[in-house]
Amino acid sequence: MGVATVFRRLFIAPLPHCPIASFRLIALLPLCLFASLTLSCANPERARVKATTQASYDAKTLKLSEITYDKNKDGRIDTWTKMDGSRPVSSEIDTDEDGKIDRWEEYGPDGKLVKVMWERPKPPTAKDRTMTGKPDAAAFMGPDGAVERIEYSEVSELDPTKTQRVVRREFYRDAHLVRAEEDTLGTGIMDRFEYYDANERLVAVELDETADGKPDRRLNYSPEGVLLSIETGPDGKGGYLKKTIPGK
Ligand SMILES: [Ca+2]
Ligand SMILES: [Ca+2]
Repeated sequence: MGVATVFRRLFIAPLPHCPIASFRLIALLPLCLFASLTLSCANPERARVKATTQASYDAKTLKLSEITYDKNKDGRIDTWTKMDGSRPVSSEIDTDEDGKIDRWEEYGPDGKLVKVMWERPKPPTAKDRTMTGKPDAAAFMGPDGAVERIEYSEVSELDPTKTQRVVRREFYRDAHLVRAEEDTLGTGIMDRFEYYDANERLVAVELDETADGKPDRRLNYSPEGVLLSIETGPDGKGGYLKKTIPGK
């Protein structure tokens, strides 16, 4: 169940008809509370949703400003969604429930997911595997909701300002990786450009060896990964003047 559905069910959908509605208010409240507790006991799923869905309201506008959610349904709140009334704006999510937010989501004006950011787990070889609580990867969705682009960020050891920058950018079409660019040297300039076929097999790599952001060499591969040819001497129009075939 999505956040919007939970919201609708809890705050917009009419409450179930209370059979004791004709009682005076003073009698009504404890009886409804009793009925609610009985329902909760009888329906653990309803009780879980109720316990983990907490709403906050803006003190001035009285509009819904935040709602919590138990995304993995284990009975503990793991998602905090900023709301503008009934419209979700952004979410912070603790996917592994270790007390640190590790996924961030942003929604467009129509409430659709437009951006997801997350913190990548540190590789086993990393000196420090502590999670920082800051995102270092971001996926951007196109109008159809599918991922269009993913960006990975790092702090380069060469950078004295220790600024986190995008080091790899992947481009997707119809949810398939079509090309990527990468800053392999940590200079802040993309120096490796990868091209993929319809089955996401790497078929060409262009390398910028003069650190001007423009490729100088192109390696062409078969879908099986065999080097077919090397092109050099960029012609300034995206092509190359010289082609070498290995072994010939
Ligand atoms: Ca949970
Ligand atoms: Ca976490």
